[in-house]
Amino acid sequence: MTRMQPDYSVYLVTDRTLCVSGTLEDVVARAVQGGVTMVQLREKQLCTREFVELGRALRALLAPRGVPLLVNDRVDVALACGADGVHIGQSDIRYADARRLMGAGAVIGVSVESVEQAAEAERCGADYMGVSPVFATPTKTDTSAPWGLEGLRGLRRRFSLPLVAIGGIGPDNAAEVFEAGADGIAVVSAICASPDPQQAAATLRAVARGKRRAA
Ligand code: TZP
Ligand code: MG
Repeated sequence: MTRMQPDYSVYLVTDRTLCVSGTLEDVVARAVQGGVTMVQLREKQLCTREFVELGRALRALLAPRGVPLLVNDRVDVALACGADGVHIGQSDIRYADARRLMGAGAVIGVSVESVEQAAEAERCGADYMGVSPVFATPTKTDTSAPWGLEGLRGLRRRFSLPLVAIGGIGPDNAAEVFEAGADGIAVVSAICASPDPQQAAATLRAVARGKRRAA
């Protein structure tokens, strides 16, 4: 099976608790209209049943629009809702186990907080690295030290795997993140907490179109 090659450029990571303009489904629908290229369902406080149900609802919204859906942390939820893949961190299921369970066609991203973890993500065959966090962010405070733009540049020099930067990214700094070598920006609050998720997504997509490094 050939794996899809996602467009990582504007990657929405969800947080229902930050949505101010409507339900999460509303926010995701508007963000897709604005141009997000990928969505990750990341809901730490939902019970498993609700997590799967929300995943199914988002899958029904995104699949006809050709926007991939990944699930954070949980392979079982991803399989149950028919998601395109999973995003895993360093204390989640191991990449090899996720791959075995999800199959060859799934997209699997791995968060990396050090150069050693980045090397391991590339070696084991992950589809992309989540560069986490690139900047400090109030949305997630239990992170390791931010990579900063210099750290991101260093990863770009050493690795060819797609780099998705996350943490503290918004319209004011997205361009410099792309210039430092990111293939995509993953954002939570810049879209979820915006009163106008469509406009917020469109602004980030315009930056991505202008700045993304040549493939
Ligand atoms: N992982 C590293 S930082 C982060 C996650 C999930 C949160 C990013 O949120 P925001 O609001 O885009 O800074
Ligand atoms: Mg995780």
